[in-house]
Amino acid sequence: MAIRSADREHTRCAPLHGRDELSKIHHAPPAPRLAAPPVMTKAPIRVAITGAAGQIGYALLPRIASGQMFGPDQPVILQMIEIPVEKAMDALKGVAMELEDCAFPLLQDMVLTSDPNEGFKDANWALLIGSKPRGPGMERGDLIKENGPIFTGQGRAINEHAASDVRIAVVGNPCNTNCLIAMHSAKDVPDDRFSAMTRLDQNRAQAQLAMKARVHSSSVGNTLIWGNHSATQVPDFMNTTINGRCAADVIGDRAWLEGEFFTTVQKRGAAIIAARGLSSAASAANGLIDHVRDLRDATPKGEWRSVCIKSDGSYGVTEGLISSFPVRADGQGGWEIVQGLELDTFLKERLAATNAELESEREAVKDLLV
Ligand code: NAX
Repeated sequence: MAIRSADREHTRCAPLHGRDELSKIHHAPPAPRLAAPPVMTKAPIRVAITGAAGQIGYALLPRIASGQMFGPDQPVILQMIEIPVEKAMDALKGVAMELEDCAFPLLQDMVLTSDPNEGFKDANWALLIGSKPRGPGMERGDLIKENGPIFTGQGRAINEHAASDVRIAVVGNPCNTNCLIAMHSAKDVPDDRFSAMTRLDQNRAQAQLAMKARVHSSSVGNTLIWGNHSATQVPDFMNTTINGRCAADVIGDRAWLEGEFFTTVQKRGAAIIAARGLSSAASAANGLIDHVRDLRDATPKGEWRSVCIKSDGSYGVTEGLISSFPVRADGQGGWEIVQGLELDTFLKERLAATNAELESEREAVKDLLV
């Protein structure tokens, strides 16, 4: 099923008839001086989004179309992928209608499809958000097995149809292992193009530290998440700074750091569900905007961002797993793991635990990692 948005009609001014209308125009007060619209000389980039009619998709798409992800002068074509179910495709049509109604200057075209081959065609970025939600009584292991095949198919479709410069960001949970599956299924796409999102967790940790220290969140620097995007994730407090000083020293409350801080960040998703009745969507979309910008733009000197990428064995993380690390981007499409950060015994133990969880997830899907 595929729907392409109709070519936009160029709206013409209605013809003027007679002197009356002309005189009205001539006597109208001078128009306020407006800033000239940006000149769009760049070729549009194609952004494929799975799960586009879902909660996160709804919060994300207008932000991409308005330039918040790729910049105010970068036209985009949105290739929105949903499941081949009437209700989902109808919802997607509704989302597309709303995007049309925003008349975004940067939005060049939309593709609505349930065919991943079409959806990923020539995509420069693939944002893999759609996945099956965890049902009642479902164990995490069941969820991993349910979702695995989705990412095998999407990885293959990306391999076959995406642009040669494609970059992939996985959000759909369990995002680290789904990313691992997609990476293994896309044999011709370099592994370093694949990433999964812990930027929302980073933002959550940053906010918690700022509130505890009674400073603005912008005073908290180099917030860092290690490991899996799950309840075993490790929010760092040794390498994060508050007004340039070690966060642990500024907070001065080790029990809070190892206890409440950890559990609040690790279980924030569940707390949002308990409060809102729905999982994080606006903050997840915001995290993904940050994630893509983190990887596209050069990271300022001395800083890093939390990104799940393939482990090269750094910090004792098992080679080949997709795990969250401190990452620096060069602004040319390349990125690297920051080396030499110190972790104390507590953080090392937590990192080992989250690594063990990632290993067990990999074990659960080993048949898909061909
Ligand atoms: P929704 O259930 O609102 O939307 C998911 C959408 O994906 C649905 O419209 C569904 O039809 C579609 N979908 C399912 N399988 C698909 C497939 N094979 N191809 C294309 N579309 C498909 O979920 P939403 O709240 O948007 O969350 C999406 C995913 O993000 C979930 O897996 C969720 O757990 C995960 N999250 C990840 C976060 C992270 O930080 N990495 C945080 C937020 C969120 O919890």
